Amino acid sequence: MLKKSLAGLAAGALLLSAAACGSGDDGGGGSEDGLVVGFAQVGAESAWRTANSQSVQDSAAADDRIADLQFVDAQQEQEKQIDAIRNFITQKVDVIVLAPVVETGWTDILTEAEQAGIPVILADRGIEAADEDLYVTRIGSDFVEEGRKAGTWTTQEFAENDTTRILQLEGTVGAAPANDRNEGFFEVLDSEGFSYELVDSQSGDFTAEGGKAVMETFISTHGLDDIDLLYAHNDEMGLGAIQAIEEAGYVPGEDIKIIIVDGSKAGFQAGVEGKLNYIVECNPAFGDQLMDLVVQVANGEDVEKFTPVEEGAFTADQFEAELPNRQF
Ligand code: GYE
Repeated sequence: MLKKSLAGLAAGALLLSAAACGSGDDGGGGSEDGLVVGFAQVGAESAWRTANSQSVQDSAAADDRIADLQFVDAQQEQEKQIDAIRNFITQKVDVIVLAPVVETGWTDILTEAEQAGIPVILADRGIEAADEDLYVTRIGSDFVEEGRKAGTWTTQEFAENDTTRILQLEGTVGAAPANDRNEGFFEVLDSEGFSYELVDSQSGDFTAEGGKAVMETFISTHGLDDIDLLYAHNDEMGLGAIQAIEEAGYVPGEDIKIIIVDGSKAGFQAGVEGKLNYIVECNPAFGDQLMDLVVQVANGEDVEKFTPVEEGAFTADQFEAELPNRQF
């Protein structure tokens, strides 16, 4: 009950009344004190990720139905996630939550979890369709839809252009949000019959350093004079690229239009300063929804295969009003 009293401090009367109702015993696979959950998180590569970890940890701490959340930061390495899952299996946790760094390579370890009778929930990123039977449900964003939003804005913004010349900063190679944000973006450009040239496209691994380094290479290889748009798969890479653009003597947001995905405070701040032009929101705050799913899954209830989180997109005229609302 130590955790409960800490959580009670944070959540106040509401939680205390819930505890008084005896909701600690969920009737599922957990002990009387609640469920033990193992969470193999991607890493700490971005503000989005930090906010996501915080959301999940806060929600677990405040939730009487959860006895313990074992949190592993896998530093963007699949091997570390596989080790963490194997460890969760040995410990016989009630539910495993995995935010898979990449889409492929999960068959063996998820089969081990299945054989041990431990249900797996995917949080945030997805895995390849062939392994769909090896997890119960996924909660997270529709990354293809995020890419479509970026694509739609592009076709409108550059409607008068003959051919729009584009640079793309991709997320981690093989990661669902990198694959899907790419797919949705070009799906719209192609289906609209939009004339463009993808001048270059490389991974910046979802980090600011990665984004900056790749942008420096882009600039030295192609120059920026004939480039219209940079599409960065997350804020950090976009912000790193902005630094590289400024250091090369160009004006980000003007000499080159920029789209980012996530919508952190730092991203919006750069937008308010005119350094970027379109923000596709990606929402990391699904901890409460995830805990509900954990309990439902532990109880063997039927759940949807995919629970999308709500998100929008913002044009330059909306940046200033939206900045104070950003939570991460
Ligand atoms: O956009 C990026 C993070 O998987 C949705 O991962 C997440 C992505 C997010 O590194 O900033």
